[in-house]
Amino acid sequence: LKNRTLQELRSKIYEYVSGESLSEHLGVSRTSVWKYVKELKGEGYAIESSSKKGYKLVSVPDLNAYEIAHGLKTEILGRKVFFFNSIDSTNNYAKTIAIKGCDEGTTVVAEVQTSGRGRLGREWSSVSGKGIWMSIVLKPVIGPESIQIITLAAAVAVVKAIKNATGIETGIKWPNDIILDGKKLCGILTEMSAEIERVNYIILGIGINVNHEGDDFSQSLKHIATSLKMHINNTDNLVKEQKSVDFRRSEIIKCVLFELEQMYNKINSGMNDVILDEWKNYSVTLGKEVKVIGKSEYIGIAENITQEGRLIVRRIDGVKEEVLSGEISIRELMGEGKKAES
Ligand code: BTX
Repeated sequence: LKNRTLQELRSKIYEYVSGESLSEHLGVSRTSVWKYVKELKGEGYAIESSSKKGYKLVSVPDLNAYEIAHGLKTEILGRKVFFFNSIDSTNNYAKTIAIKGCDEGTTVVAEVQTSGRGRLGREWSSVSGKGIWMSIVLKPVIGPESIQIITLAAAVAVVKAIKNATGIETGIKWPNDIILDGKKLCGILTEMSAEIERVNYIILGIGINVNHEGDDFSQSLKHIATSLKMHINNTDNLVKEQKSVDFRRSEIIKCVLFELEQMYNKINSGMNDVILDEWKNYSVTLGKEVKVIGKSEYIGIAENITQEGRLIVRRIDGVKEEVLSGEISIRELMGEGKKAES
């Protein structure tokens, strides 16, 4: 009923809706309506009340489960959302519910992660109220060897979503970083449970820096990380007196879920070629001189990616190598000699 109260107010945003009509529509007393309005105010909805005119919704919070659901255009992804003010890691929670057999597409979102994770046990900084920290449970009909294609598809989806939601153009650094102004804007962590021939479930974790200002990053991240807001604030085109406003994270999430669902449908229909072509389109890695960081380190040109998403690097001595996963630094992008953790 609280959600229905919100629905009624949202359908007439900036207009007064009388307490009487609300109580009629919802079939509850006016005192109950008042109680729901009070709860909604506590959740960040700005609602003005007048004893004569009723209630007027004037602004909505930028992130909660209702705002993600409102106007979501997907069929599977994000149809069920678990929203937390604080959690250790959305990937951990998604894993717990995946084991219990949650629906495909179930999505976990948090305001802050206290132990946000990157790959290989690295930390993912997930400060409160600034970013998108989300995990989606997927159950694709693919074998475990195809998991890399999910990461590549997710990167394409995020790039498209950011462009559609904000107009900002980003690029993909192989395999899983979204880059803006030469810095890391988003990271993707794909974890799976699989048997030899079959994937049971995949947890797709996506972290996007949205409304961070420089000081929201630690000293060590400042030179390698950026946010959508920092990009806008740095853009020369921004009229000087114009104060940049925060992006609405729920809108970006809806776009990510929508674009991801398009890619997911392609994966399930075996359209890997299309995904790889799209990935190449947004790649900032291909054609560049890269340094492969790992057991054996070498420099070469990133020439292409394989069907499975491995990076093909032609070394200076002409030998071609396939890089399965791990680190590369792009010399031109990240600056000569500067090690860029991917
Ligand atoms: P990664 O291993 O490629 O990147 C981790 C590295 O990125 C860190 O070692 C650090 O150098 C840098 N880094 C840490 N935090 C940030 C940040 N906020 N912005 C830019 N760079 C950063 C990338 O791993 C995968 C990250 C996935 C995060 C999502 S958030 C939702 C889900 N839950 C969870 O615990 N992880 C995923």
